[in-house]
Amino acid sequence: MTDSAGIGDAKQRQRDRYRAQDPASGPLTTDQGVTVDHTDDSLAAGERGPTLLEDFHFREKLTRFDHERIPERVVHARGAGAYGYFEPYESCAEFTRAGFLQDPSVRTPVFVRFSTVQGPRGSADTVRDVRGFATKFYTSEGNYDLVGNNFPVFFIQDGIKFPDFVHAVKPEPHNEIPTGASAHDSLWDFVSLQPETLHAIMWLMSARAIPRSYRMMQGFGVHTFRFVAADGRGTFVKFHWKPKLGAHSLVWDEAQECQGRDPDFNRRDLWDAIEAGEFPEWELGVQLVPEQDEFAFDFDLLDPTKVIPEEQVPVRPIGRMVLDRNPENFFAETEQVAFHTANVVPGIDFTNDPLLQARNFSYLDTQLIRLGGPNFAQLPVNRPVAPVRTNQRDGYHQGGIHSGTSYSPNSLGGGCPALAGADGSAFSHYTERVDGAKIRRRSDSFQDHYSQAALFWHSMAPWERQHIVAAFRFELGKVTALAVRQRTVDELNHVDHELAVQVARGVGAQEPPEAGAGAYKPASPALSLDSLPGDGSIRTRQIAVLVTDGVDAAQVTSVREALAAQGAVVEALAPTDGTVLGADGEKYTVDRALPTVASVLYDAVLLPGGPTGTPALADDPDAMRFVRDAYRHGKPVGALGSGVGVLAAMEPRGLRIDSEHGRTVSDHGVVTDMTPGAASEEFTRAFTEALVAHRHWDRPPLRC
Ligand code: HDD
Repeated sequence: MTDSAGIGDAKQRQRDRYRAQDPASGPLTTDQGVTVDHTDDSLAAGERGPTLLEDFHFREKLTRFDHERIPERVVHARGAGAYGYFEPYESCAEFTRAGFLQDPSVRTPVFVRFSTVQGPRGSADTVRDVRGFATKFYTSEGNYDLVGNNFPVFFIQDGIKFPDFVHAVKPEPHNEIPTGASAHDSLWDFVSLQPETLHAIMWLMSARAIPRSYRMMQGFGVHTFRFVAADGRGTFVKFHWKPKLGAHSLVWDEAQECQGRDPDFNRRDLWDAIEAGEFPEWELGVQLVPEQDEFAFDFDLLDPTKVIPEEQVPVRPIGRMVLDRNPENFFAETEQVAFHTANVVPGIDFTNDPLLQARNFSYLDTQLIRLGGPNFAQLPVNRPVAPVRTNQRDGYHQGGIHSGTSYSPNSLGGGCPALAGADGSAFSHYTERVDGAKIRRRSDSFQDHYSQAALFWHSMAPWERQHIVAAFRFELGKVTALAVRQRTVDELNHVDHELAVQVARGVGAQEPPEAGAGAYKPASPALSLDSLPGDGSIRTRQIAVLVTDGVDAAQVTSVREALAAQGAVVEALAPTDGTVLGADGEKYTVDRALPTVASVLYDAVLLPGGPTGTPALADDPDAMRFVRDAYRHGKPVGALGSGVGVLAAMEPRGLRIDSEHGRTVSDHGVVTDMTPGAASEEFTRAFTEALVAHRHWDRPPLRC
């Protein structure tokens, strides 16, 4: 195995060469290397006089500051990234000659950037939106970029519609409202007039659009790409990333509160996990379709608004990716990384998907403006680890000193760089026969916009359907043009009548009298989040233990140790920071004060007991809100000893909770045990099971 000291670190070694001067290595200097001994006062004519133009340090400092910003990405402006590696499980030579997919002992360095789409760089993380999932593989044959999303389908079929779609979803032009949100007139106007958006819109209204964590979401290449084997044989391929921790989401109320409590919720989660050595991991899978089966489906493989149901073509796992290093400088790395769908390596090629074809133009084009010229591939994060020898020259920000000729063929430069030989190492485009008349018309095979939107709907678990209906009601409820609400409801009626009726009721639109065109009922269970529970562990789950003076510290310690041993992150929260006095008279350290956090920042809450302890929390509004929110959001709630009384006081109607010592009761993810003292194994096991399940829907409501 080539470990992180081997090729896996080729990128790290390269980064080391581009590291800026260590600030500890000497005194402050100007950009020209002249040392500076005073940077707090500008050079002036007299103590109270005007600043002098000759103060080159002042002018340089201000000028450089004035020029610090570059244009943010026109979409996907907000993001977070990390380095890591990819390793294949076995050789994929049967389908592709791509070097990085041949040898399980070779690790390929990667950089991954996750993002939201609509909001600007400073927008909140937990908005309802698609998440970008872009991976740059620094392979020995050059950079390969898999620029995907956490949805397997896109909103439009042809890239020429991209500016229209983006203009519609972005904030409205007159007042730049709303930020990081799709709940506004222009998006839904576009959707209601453009039925090809419907399938992706179903995903957008689903829990997939508010992931709990970047570490807990799937990724998809979306398009059908092409693998090319050494003998030139092509195989259609769709790429899937499956998270080891399973796919989990927030609920909408929680996501909205998170936007205020911690706008960096997903970004911080990724950063903290990597810093803690809990390296996020995904499995790369492929759906493979032989060339001869191109027309074997009831949709067009080239249509990016369609999935190939996994039940029809199973996902074959081919490798895993681990992210194990945070960037050192956000701007230099995460902001300047430049992905491009056309960055492919031998063995991976395009198809004629018209969305992909457009992307192959757009990404390079956008880098030229965003990164200020053509030399952005020289930036450390973008530099391939494969050798680069081109005849490209000059341009803004040229960082290389090239020697010799820059044209081909040449004799004066000894014919260098020579063209790759006939050893088959060079990229060669897949030989596909193409002929046809020039036309501007969508293929008939792209015209079915409802079947797969219906497939998605029929594949959802009951709780997912409830969330989808609620999301449509929220979004359309914010639309001021009633005709747009109605048109959208009428479109949804082609997906599913019941869905349309439920949405109509919520937004004051007319209920469609009868079902529309879509009569497509099959389901694909793999589309439900319930199909991705994860590895059964509770690693990195954030658990809040609410403590106060008089708490049974032995109880807290026992349960804390048991959960932490399984990789959970347990924090003790109290009305004030510092320490609380345990029932045994010992001081117990508090991790955070309750007013500085909120239930939405945790995955579960635990109420320990104590002779005079936890019941006192019943008088603390922050603590009570904490428990109520966790309960309402379906999170595991544990209560021990007298902590059970605090929970019982909220009167969860019809929920079974323990009312006598000596046994653990678990119901809808609420785990209670009245026994004082150290938590029993039975309690810990039941609470762990509740955590593994992540969320618990259909809970009876709290009376107060
Ligand atoms: Fe795109 C950025 C993913 C369609 C044009 N796109 C961008 C990023 C991701 C995607 C993840 C952020 C990359 C990063 O982190 O820097 N885009 C997709 C997916 C699509 C898609 C999965 C459909 C399958 N995109 C798409 C189309 C076009 C673009 C059809 C234009 C024709 N996308 C861009 C862009 C961006 C971009 C304007 C903005 C910033 C950038 O490229 O570097 O060129």
